[in-house]
Amino acid sequence: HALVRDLREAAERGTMALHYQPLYAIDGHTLVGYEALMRWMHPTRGPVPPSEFIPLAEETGLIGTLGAWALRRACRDAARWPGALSVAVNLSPAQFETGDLPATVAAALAAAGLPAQRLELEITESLLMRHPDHALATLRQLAEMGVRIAMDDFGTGYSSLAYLWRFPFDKVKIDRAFTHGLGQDPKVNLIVGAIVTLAHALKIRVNAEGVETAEQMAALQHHGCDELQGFMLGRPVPDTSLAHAAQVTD
Ligand code: G
Ligand code: G
Ligand code: MN
Ligand code: NA
Repeated sequence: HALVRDLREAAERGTMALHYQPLYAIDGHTLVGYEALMRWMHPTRGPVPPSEFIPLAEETGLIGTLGAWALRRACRDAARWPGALSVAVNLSPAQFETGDLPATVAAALAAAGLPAQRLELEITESLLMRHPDHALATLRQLAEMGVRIAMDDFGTGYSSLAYLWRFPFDKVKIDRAFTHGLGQDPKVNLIVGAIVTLAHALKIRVNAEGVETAEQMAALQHHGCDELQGFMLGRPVPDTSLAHAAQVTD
């Protein structure tokens, strides 16, 4: 339909945008990187949320073009940031099914001149559920290149523990449902504490998403998380507004 046609045009012309949400060290002050989040400003409908256009892009196969564009753009933007700030890019399971993902990633890094260690790829448990063997083989190739791998929305999917066993993730991102439950229900604090203990025993770093209050931040510091992300610390912004924030910490 019409939205698919418009999405194809946006994907081919590269008229999407990436916004960047800051990632902070556990002190809440030290900027360590940004997560890239795709934004589509439709010419007549206005902003279309990723929850609408990402599934559409996956169904129509346009995610290959869009995902490759996001990787190129994010690497190019990050190469201009001062210091060694990292950039995290979200991947859809469909990007593992079509094309050569390691080659796409390598090309994006090379074109930008960005060291692989500064790129982090965020995947979800649904990827590992759908194609465990192929996904793990591809992730190992990416890890060998030096790219970091993070498990997004951790704790909301299935069989998280088996995946932690089978693949050396660099980071898990605790889903914001847990962050929001801190201080609401003592069970949530116990679960978050247990996730941190388990992850650290496996040499995996822990990001907590969706930090909105000082109480949540204090609880996450108490539990020994490594990294914080959320509206309290910073909302996603266009790259053009980063220059100042990035220079302050450099
Ligand atoms: O930024 P926002 O909360 O609207 O993002 C909603 C969802 O869209 C998140 O789950 C995020 O992972 C996903 N998303 C945002 N940008 C991208 C992208 O570039 N690629 C993929 N595959 N998903 C994205
Ligand atoms: O699935 P993923 O973690 O990639 O989703 C990122 C999404 O989370 C983005 O759409 C972003 O706008 C949203 N987000 C980031 N910080 C917060 C927050 O503090 N609260 C809420 N409710 N959403 C957030
Ligand atoms: Mn994410
Ligand atoms: Na998430």
